[in-house]
Amino acid sequence: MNKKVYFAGSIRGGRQDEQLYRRIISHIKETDTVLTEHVGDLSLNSLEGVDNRDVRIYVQDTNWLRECDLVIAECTRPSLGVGYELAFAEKLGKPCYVFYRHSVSELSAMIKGDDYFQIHSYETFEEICGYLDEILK
Ligand code: 6K6
Repeated sequence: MNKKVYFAGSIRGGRQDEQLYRRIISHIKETDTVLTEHVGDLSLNSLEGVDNRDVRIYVQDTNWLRECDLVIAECTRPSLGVGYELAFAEKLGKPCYVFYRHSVSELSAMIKGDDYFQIHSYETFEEICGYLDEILK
């Protein structure tokens, strides 16, 4: 089924995993719609130089969170924005799937300790794709 996926990943928290985000987004797009493709590609930023840029980002992203069917968050790189999005999505009752690479970082207790979130530790791209296929089938 074509689901609307809100993919969350670090932007100002650090772009070390940009390539990984891009690959995950491409994989999801084989079967479903990703509302937040820019997370994997900063060049898609259409708000560069616009007044009130951060307000517009906030309004757009919270509207997409209301619109989405589910949230997939890659949380290996700690990000205030991703943590906020997860809490916002939980309030809306959206299914939230959290992924992180335990070999790189430990997940915040505020995410790991909240049993609302469906959390998966993984290591390889193939492994996360297996989880995503199961979630999106
Ligand atoms: C960057 C790339 C393309 O456009 C931009 C402009 N900035 C943002 N645009 C859209 N969403 C953003 C932007 N900055 C943060 N976010 C949202 O917060 C994304 O949905 C990410 O999941 C999350 C990242 O938060 P930080 O705190 O790491 O920036």
